[in-house]
Amino acid sequence: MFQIVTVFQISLLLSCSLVSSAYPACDGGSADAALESLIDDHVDRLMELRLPSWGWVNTPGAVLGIQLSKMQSLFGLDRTLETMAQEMKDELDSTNLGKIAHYAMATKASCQNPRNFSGVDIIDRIWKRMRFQFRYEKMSQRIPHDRWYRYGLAVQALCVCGEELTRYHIVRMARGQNDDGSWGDTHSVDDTNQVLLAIRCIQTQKTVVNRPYIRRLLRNSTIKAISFLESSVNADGDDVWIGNKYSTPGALLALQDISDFAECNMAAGSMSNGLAPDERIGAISQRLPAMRGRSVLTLKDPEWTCVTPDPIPDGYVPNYDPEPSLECDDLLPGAIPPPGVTWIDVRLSVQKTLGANINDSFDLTLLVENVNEGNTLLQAMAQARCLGQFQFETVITSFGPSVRSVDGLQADTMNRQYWSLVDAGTEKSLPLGAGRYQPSDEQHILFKLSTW
Ligand code: B12
Repeated sequence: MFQIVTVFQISLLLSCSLVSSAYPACDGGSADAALESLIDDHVDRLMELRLPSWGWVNTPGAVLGIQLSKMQSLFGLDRTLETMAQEMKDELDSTNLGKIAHYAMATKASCQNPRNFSGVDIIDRIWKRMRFQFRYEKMSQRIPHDRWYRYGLAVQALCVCGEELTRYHIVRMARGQNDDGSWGDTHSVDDTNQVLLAIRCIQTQKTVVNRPYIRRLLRNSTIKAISFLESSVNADGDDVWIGNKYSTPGALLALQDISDFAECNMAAGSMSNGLAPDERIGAISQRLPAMRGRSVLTLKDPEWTCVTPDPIPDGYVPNYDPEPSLECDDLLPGAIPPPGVTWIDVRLSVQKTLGANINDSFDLTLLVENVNEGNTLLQAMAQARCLGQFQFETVITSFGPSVRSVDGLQADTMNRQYWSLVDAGTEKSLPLGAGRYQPSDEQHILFKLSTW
């Protein structure tokens, strides 16, 4: 039923749509004036979100996004590359495979040598991590240690930097694919995008792809992945997404030039429909290359060259503070709501037992009363903290503050634990993080300790 409604809605949107523009991600053409100006807005926003160090919360992610979409706008590149080199050295041993892949691709995109970036051989580091991706916890595994999204990024990084992936990597990717064509235990569009792009890059490698068996394997995997992504197209109000708003950029790039799917321009149009004021660097950096219609596969082009960035604008000083201000003075309600403000009540519950069912008992439940309507979940949590009813900690990431500890219990990230944010009424996972999600009146939100 859901699918019938969705297909019907999309056909309606297609037939009602007055805009029939073509987008670079769909037709390989160039951006029109409106899209060009939106790309500029995205880059400008990234420049506002730059830290005093001249880096970003995820420096290589942002560098890669700008280099692929509007290279000349990356003013202050030298200072950013210095910061990026230092950050990389500081976190090389502790960060995940995907971030190291970001370093390699950002370096390559900036016409630096990933084999010797400030004395570090990033490619060698990726190869070393690749060795135990399918062998950990003392046994052979089907899902890579760093999971498919990051594994896909790593294969892309190696491939665009001219490294030869072997039969072993190809077979592992093909065997890891779910029957519906997706990758990942949640059949994720995001994971599928990254693995599909990785496969597409490998398909340009001569040596291994010359073998008919491998060619067939890759072709079959690609066909199944395309069909999964196409079946993930859905209508959301006036928008069309492949998965959701945040997986659509990756999907458009993964499908670029290999699939002639009808909703491409609709999805690209929805993606290019402005910039939400509270969007973080993660989303912005991922959207930029998709608006330009240029994936990381472009980096493989021997013609890839860099231009001198624009001069630093007069008076520009990067000064973004990523920590949201959560002062009790701003959050605690007075006796009556201020003019124009409506109060809502939000219930927060906590489940600390891994694998617990949503209907099982909660370790904590409380009602946060008189929350300003439109405030974020994080503000509601902070309001409860100001009243001494709730404790939590967050860490800053490229998608904003991520909830790391709740009611005194820290998620053990080394063992892939995280605090999942769930709507206890619908049992659905919240689509946005605590720093952006705005709860509604009487909504019941559950912090559920989970693994991924
Ligand atoms: C892997 C992943 C996770 C892992 C992260 C593991 C880790 N800490 O290392 C887990 C499973 C824990 C996770 C959790 C969540 N995720 Co998530 N995640 C991803 C995914 C698929 C890849 C991220 C990645 O590895 N990038 C590569 C590295 C190199 O880049 P990075 O910038 O360093 O990535 C960091 C951030 O992405 C961060 N992160 C991941 N997810 C989220 C979500 C939020 C809200 C925040 C603040 C940070 C964050 O973890 C990464 C490592 O530190 C992205 C997809 C995408 N398109 O980006 C979704 C994605 C970022 N996640 C999303 C969401 C919604 C969530 C949850 C809120 C879901 C939920 N309701 O519980 C929770 C966060 C809850 C919390 N405690 O705050 C959305 C964010 C949408 C948005 N604009 O806010 C995305 C874009 C998926 C999507 N298409 O909707 N996620």
